[in-house]
Amino acid sequence: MKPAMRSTLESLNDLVSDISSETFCPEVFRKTGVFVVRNAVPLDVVDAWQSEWKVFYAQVLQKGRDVNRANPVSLNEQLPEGLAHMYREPVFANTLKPLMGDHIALYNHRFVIKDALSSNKVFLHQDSCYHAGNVNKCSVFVPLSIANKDNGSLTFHLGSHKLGVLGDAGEINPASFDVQWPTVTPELSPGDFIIMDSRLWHESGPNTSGIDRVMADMIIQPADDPTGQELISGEWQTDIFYSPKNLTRHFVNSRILKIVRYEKELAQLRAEALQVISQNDE
Ligand SMILES: O=C(O)CCC(=O)C(=O)O
Ligand SMILES: [Fe+2]
Repeated sequence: MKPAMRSTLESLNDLVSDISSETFCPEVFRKTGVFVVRNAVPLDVVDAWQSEWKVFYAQVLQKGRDVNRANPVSLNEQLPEGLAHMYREPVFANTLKPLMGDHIALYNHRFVIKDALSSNKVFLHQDSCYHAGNVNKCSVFVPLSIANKDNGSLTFHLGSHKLGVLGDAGEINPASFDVQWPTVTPELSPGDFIIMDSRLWHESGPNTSGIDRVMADMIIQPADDPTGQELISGEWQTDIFYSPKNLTRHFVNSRILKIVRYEKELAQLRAEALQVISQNDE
């Protein structure tokens, strides 16, 4: 192992206990790629979000939600007004300013939940390969429930963001690398939030306790990114924009378009084969 790599790892192991505090530390975050800000969201604000969630869950989701086939934890349903703009709460942009500067925008806001319909583990991955625009984005995870090992809290591989974007999208094999990152699975309470570099490797275990794990995932970025959806602090630093929704429309051909085409061709071949079999049976 090269000497420089050894010292990076040694300092990461020392930082495991520093990634969680009531005060965000950008120096620690730059090295680890993740930070847990404790007791940071005002209690009355969290209470209101939790009440909104309870009503939304009982009135809309309980009846049988439309589980996202590609990623079951990612909620498909339209959020109610009281949860649709959580990223506007000033604590998030104010906390991110030392990292991103004064001009900050939203890339995407969604919920990731582990209830009875999405209790399985989420494989080890990084998010950047699924994003458009610049790669200096961060997820801000805001739990509205407790999150711990028993209900599928997130595990982070500290420092792995330093490898950048790995060039493909999917489940990472950590054993294929010379370097093995320290991992942490922080326990969370409502009022805490996590800041995670979108390049950081993360995963989560199954929900075995049956206590729903409910979390917002707001992806936030500097306001010079042309994929910004809404300004949350300062001024826009770009006058060119494009929407990150439905990205395949910008491609004549692509990996995703090929998969879609191959799946259609496969379905067609299957149907033809079944027809031949049924004709032979006659
Ligand atoms: O909700 C989780 O446990 C992980 C979700 C996630 O990382 C993702 O959808 O990118
Ligand atoms: Fe992710």
